[in-house]
Amino acid sequence: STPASSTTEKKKDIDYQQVYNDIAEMLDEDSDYDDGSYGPVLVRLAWHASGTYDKDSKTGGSNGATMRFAPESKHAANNGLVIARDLMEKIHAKYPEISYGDLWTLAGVCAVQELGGPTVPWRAGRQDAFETSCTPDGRLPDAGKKADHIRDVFYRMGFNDQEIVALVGAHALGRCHPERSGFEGPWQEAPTVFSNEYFKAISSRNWIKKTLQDGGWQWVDKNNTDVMMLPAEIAMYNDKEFKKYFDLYAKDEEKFFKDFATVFQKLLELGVPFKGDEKVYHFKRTTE
Ligand code: CCH
Repeated sequence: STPASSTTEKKKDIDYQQVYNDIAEMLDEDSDYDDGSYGPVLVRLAWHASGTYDKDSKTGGSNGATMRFAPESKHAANNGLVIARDLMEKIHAKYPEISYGDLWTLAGVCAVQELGGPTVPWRAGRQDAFETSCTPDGRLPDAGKKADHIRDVFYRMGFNDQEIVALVGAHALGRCHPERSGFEGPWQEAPTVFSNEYFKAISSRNWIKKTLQDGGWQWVDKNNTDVMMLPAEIAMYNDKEFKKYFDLYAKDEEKFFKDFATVFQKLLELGVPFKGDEKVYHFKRTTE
């Protein structure tokens, strides 16, 4: 017998389109959860797993899926993401060969597409790591801070101003939860549809300050105080360099979709050690 044979054995082929379909089926299985979709919280999981990347030290990113472990799972920025991680355990039980990094990023792509967003090219290749690879706290953006802070955080990942604004357009989806972030409400009235409504809202509405229960504050729409903007977002909108891209995407949804697809793939692939010959998947929507 050759002891080497077991280690050189090819990993079982995973049908990633089937994984996509299984996640898609899960998205609206609980109509009482938030606005009726798990999509937004899955997009946030994919983003927080990836957005820890530091281009200089080449640490963090989606590769190791280190948010499975404390201390990263307990970082305040990741509050509430246990819901998304638990959902993904059900999928992982069916496909034990898939790495968590691949699974979480695929789920983010699935949620964007199923909720009406663009096709986001996706590749497999992430490898699970251990808790020793957990990133230090503070790598994700702080919603209470100003445009300079947002720039610092995203420049550290390797993004430019236009890419940052395109990425933040994901706030078309989902909402803030007081018990997770201290903020409250969706960014506009259709939080389960991927669209450029976020950009339309920020650029056209009358935003007024609202004091929150815990002593913090956020912006709310004067005409519908249920919808909100984070302090950091209005600060970004008031930054000349950022503003031109907010206004561009408010006017041109097609351009937003195209740019978002490119930059979301880039985000999900930060720090992933691809060999270069990976198959690029363009997943079919369940409605196609
Ligand atoms: Fe975000 N985001 N995000 N965000 N985010 C929150 C929720 C979502 C910031 C702050 C917050 C991105 C960038 C930023 C989503 C996707 C992306 C919340 C509320 C805060 C606060 C959390 C809660 O209470 O549940 C800040 C600050 C930035 C950048 O400066 C980027 C980039 C993406 C994806 C590409 C999504 C989706 C949600 C909704 C989650 C849900 O559960 O509904």
